Amino acid sequence: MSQDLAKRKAAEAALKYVVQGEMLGVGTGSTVNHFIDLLAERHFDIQAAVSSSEASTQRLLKHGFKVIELNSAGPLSVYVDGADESNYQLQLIKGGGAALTREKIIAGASKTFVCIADESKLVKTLGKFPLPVEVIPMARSFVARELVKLGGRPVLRENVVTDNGNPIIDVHDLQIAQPLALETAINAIPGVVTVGLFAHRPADRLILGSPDGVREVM
Ligand code: ABF
Repeated sequence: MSQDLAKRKAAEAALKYVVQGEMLGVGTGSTVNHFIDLLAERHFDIQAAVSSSEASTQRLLKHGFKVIELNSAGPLSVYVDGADESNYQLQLIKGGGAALTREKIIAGASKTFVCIADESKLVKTLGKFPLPVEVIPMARSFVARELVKLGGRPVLRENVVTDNGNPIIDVHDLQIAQPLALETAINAIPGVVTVGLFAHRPADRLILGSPDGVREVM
């Protein structure tokens, strides 16, 4: 219960970044679900949402928000999304919710990426959470072999196909001391669609919730 309360507190603190009357980028996951619900409860007037997953789209529509494609929205001021891990440089591991590709695209298209999470997501070194990598189906085994060469232990995520129709490989046993270099190396493997390492485009704000309150890491 306390982790869920912490997530809700982080989501609530992110509301101050919402620009009323503007389009808003909305991520995926249980913390973002709290954010979506609070947008509705507090009657925020956003012009439309650009959603990073079918799951978030359905939740937004259920609350009566307009959801549009990024192609129709153009550059966004604010994107609010969760994460699986963050280091102190606000470099993130994302993709536990299988939405990493659209999340990374919308984060890249947004001026300010506000990451919301419970306190447990903050770590000194990324990698305890297995690193998600979305791949083209025919390249799955080749990419897995390349990930082993980079020091990881790749495991195919069972019974999961992303909104883009691709499988995900989760890479275990990494201690990511150089997130920028690893993101570049994995991006270079033919067949990789997206690696869930947000180092080249880290969060701009990190709001961490705990049962006692929230703190912001910039
Ligand atoms: C999403 O937020 C994913 O990238 C990440 O896996 C998830 C974190 O989930 P939760 O908020 O449920 O902890 O953006």
